[in-house]
Amino acid sequence: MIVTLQLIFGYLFWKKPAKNKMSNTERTFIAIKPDGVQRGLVGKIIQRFEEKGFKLVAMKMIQASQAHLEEHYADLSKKPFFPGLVKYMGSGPVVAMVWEGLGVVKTGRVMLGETDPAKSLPGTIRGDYCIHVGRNICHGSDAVDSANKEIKLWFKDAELSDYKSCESDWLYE
Ligand code: DAT
Ligand code: MG
Repeated sequence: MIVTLQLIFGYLFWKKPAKNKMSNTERTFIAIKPDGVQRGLVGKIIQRFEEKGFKLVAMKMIQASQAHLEEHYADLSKKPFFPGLVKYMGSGPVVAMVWEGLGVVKTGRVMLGETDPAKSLPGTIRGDYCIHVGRNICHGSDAVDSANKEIKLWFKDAELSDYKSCESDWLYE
């Protein structure tokens, strides 16, 4: 009897766990690739994320090792372009960043455009500033899970700044 009551109450008051709940503190990993740095596009790319309202949480310039890049692109290790991709990404410094905000992973990808710049609409970063898929100037995490993994790979916890942006009350309801 008690078990039956427990089951009925449990069913009535059970709240579905909030899956994919959006959070203002979602984070993504964005990197300006060596071609973006060489072509003087660092300021323009940062400006787009700043003007959108996202919060800069971490940033550094770093020339990544082959091992580091192989780990970063591990999912693509079987692709024919993988060796060239790792070589290009390690050919010069990149500007590695963490940006924070509501839906920043998905919106960040929209702001970047398609992987192939030829398929990227004008108004997107890749649509406006590059031509070839093998030189597409910026990286952005493709999901919240991969973002968290990439942030851990590129940054130590102490490198992530914890502060309240003075804009936040005007960006969010
Ligand atoms: P994205 O960077 O849009 O997440 P991805 O993860 O599939 O795209 O690939 C990682 C990078 O590899 C991409 O930014 C550019 C390079 N790449 C992808 N497809 C390629 C191809 N067909 N030829 C050359 N480089 C490619
Ligand atoms: Mg990717």
